[in-house]
Amino acid sequence: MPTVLLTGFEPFGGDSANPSGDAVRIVAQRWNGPETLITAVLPVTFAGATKSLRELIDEHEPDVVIATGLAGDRAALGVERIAVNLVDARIPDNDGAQPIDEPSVADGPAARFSTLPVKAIVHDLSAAGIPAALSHTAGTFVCNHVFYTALDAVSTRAGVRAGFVHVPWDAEHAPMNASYLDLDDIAAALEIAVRTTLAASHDLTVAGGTLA
Ligand code: PCA
Repeated sequence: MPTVLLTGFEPFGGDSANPSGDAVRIVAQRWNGPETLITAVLPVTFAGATKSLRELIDEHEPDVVIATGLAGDRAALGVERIAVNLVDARIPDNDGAQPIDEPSVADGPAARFSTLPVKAIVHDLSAAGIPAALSHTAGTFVCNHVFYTALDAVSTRAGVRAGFVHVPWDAEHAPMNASYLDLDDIAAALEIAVRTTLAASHDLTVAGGTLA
């Protein structure tokens, strides 16, 4: 039976909550198998998040790794396609570290692509009535760093798929004027991302590009 590693993040940047970590905890409670689901809430630190992620992958040898984080400026789930090998922190992380213009992984390729069925996930989320879109940038902060690191870590493990999903704010914690979804719907969306990945060996061939 496959093993799935699903991660979210702790709050950062002075926020009191992070819906990615909260939703991952809900998915863990609801999960009824038969696959094994390992969940973790990662610190929002460049050093700690990737250390923890690599340790989790080494320990559990998952077949699928889905990392998630908050993108507070988005109204929809963002299924990320591309991790860039670039760290450029706009704000300090939770350790106070603010690396600028450094690679995520020294000597790694400039970018790595998600190996999740990203279009199938967007399709299935939309079919469930959850706003979702492909995204072509995961930014240059801790989320992109974890996304790139996940792909780097599984690149030597045959058949292991990995990717990243950004979530919007949840209704309870959204700042004024921010878009949001109910936390339950965010959790349902993450479970769909896991289920779709487990069910789909290939992605859909449908247009998903953007002009900008
Ligand atoms: N979002 C941040 C880091 C942690 C999180 O939940 C990001 O998008 O980089």
